[in-house]
Amino acid sequence: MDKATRGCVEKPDWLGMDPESVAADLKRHFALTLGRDEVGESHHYLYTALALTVRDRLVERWRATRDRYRDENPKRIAYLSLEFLMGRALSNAALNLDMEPVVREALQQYGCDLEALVEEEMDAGLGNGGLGRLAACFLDSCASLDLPVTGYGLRYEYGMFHQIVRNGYQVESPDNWLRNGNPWEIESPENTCRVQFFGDTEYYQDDNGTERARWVATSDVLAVPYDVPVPGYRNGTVNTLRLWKSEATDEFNLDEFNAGSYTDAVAAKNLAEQITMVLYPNDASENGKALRLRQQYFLSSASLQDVLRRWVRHNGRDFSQFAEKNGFQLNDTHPTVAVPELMRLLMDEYLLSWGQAWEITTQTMAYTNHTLLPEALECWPVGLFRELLPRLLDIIFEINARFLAEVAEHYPGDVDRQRRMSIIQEGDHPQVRMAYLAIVGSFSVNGVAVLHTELLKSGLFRDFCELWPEKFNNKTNGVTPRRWLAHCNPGLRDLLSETIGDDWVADLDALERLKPLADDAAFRARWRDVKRDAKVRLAELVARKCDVQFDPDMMFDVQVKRIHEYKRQLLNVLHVIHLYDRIRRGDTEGLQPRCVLIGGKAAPGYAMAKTIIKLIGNVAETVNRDPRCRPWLRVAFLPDYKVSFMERICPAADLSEQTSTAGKEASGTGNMKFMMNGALTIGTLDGANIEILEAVGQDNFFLFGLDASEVQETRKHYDPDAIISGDRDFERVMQLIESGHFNLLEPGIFDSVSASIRSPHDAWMTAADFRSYVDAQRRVDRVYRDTELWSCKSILNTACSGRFSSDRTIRAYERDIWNKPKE
Ligand code: 26Q
Repeated sequence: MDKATRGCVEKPDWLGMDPESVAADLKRHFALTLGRDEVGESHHYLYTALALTVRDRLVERWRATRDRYRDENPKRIAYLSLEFLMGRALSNAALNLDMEPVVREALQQYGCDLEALVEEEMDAGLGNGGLGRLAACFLDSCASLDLPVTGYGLRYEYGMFHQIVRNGYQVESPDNWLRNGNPWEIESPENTCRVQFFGDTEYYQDDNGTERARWVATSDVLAVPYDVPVPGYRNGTVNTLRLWKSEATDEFNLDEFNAGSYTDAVAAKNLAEQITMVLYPNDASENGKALRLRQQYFLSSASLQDVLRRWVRHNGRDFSQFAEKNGFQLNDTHPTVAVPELMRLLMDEYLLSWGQAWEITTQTMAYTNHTLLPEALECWPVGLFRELLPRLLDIIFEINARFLAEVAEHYPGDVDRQRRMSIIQEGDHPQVRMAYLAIVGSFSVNGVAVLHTELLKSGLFRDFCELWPEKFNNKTNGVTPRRWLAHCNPGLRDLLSETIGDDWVADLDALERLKPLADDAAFRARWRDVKRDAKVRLAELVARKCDVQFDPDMMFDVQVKRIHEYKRQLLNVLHVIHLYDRIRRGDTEGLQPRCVLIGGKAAPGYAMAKTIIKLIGNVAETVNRDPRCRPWLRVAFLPDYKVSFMERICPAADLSEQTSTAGKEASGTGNMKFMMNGALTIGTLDGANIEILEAVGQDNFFLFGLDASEVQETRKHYDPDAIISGDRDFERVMQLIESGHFNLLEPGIFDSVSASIRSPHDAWMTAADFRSYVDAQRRVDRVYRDTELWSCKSILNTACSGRFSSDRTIRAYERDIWNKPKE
């Protein structure tokens, strides 16, 4: 069916998309919905009125989409994720509904431009980094591909903390993002669910004499859904992101207040409302925190209840077709408790047998892994489970017993294998291994880049891959070209559309048509103009936020991502110090003037990451105040890196820093945003870098460092001191750090940094790649000096970025996982 006959484009009785109708609605919302007379100092009310004007048009298409899905009855997918890093909604909705020109015109009556209004919106920062932003890109692609996928997440009262830099150190401040209201959510109290905690399992015989279990004497919490519209790109589809808010039940008010224990009642209310209060700001697991497990179960249970309730409303208690019509995608192990929860709901609430429930569970659950770091694999103490979720622990034990019997049957006598593969890690402090539970309970397990999937299969999940090779598959990540090119880089968007047509927005492979234009000198000149304008805009942000003047005629060398040792921001700093040393020595032969920008948040408890931020700041200060450096080098740390900043940063980058220790970064997605916007990558053979290199070719990528197997090999005899003393440049860099040159009034603060670089046990092996990295940066300078050559490579990077569209990724999920043919 084409779009028009599906009836999802425009209906005659829908709100007008012409400038007059939009202007009239804007005026009405401003004056009547919000009751305002003048725009005044703050643009807040005008922003809200515009958001409501756009939202009305979303809601029409939303209801139409719901009706259509109901009639067509397709297989539905629930994407379960503790994080959705959505960023701002207004300009994205305006782009996807094709309202941008109309909105601009409507705003003229207020003498206010769209760019200023857009800045009024707070980022929805309901995620830490890559995993959360991936979920947001996936929702955009699903809506744009017209797939019935619903995102399920938590409506955190406080999102990712704001990062303030005080005396060079990160200080966290709470992100009260809902303070001024959120026009993009619609509360849906009629769909409230009840989630149980604590209590006991009780066994009984039902009327047929069947043994059954029920979970009794629980303390319940209400899950109230807030729905956020997710518009597809110009196809009339609007999908849903359903975010749960925790609330106390009314029983607390009645029972406990009447019993006279007023303070206990209030305390219990607090406990319930704590669940969705704050996002955990760690991007590697923080083990054992009871509140985090409560969040995970709260999301999993409410979302499954929601799906099952809908099923029963339309199909009654017949679950024979359920697995054909439903799927659950688990975004990492965070919602893995959905596996035993689905078993519980089907058996205890809907009275299915174990066998029926297990069949349904293992035909609907699919698990995506996002990490190779063994320390980031989630484990929960059995004791905590027993207290908080006793009925689920029973079910997990039963799953494990049946699973281990299967292992024993496959590998008779191999008790060590049973111990290795057990979902329960035995010992003094027995733990539930969530990744193993996810693998056992799912029909699909995927990694997020080719290398990552291969390393999972041969490393962490080797035993499981041997048992069930058919479960394992790769789905290389992608990013949405709507937000990460069409919206964030209007200059490039217009140049592209003018030269190759505008179908690339929904079909990114069309960027291939750019390839011949790399040889067109006039096109290269226009390409440079676009990049320069973006650099001016970024320089303005850097001046405002960092008080550092970036010169748009210098190279923009950018590294933005979470601060983590494995990502090796340190390598970047070592290179900056090396450049500083060269400039001071007068060794500027071949040097290209650069502006180095680094940004990212450290987990609040991660001391080394925080020290690295301090080091970046101190080095920046030393460099920026040295007049000899001014023509050659400027350095800034950008505080509070977030989605809306990346929208300014990626269009302006010349060089994208992707420096992780090979084998540690599962995929990376920032690398893809930079490539799409014409940056060249300096990177290791890690994650999706490998696929970027393959797409664009060796000549258009600055490769350095050991590969994953060399990293393993080198570990055995790793001797950083020998590497340093054998490299004059490296020695001088370490000498500058260790002499206190960057911390004259703060003695000793960087000792831990130099010690980690010098440690033979340095897991990230920073020293091993120093020389190779510095040499690659010299190649960068050589190419950058040849302006035409650089432009050519920049164009080719954009031209070859088509396969990193999340549309490609989602089509593959759809084909291989969600619509996997049954054998
Ligand atoms: C777990 C338990 C308790 C508290 C926090 C967590 C937690 C939260 C977030 C653990 C991990 C995360 C986030 C991980 C993440 O962002 N991983 C990144 O995922 C991207 C998308 O696949 C990849 O591109 C990156 O390589 C990967 O690091």
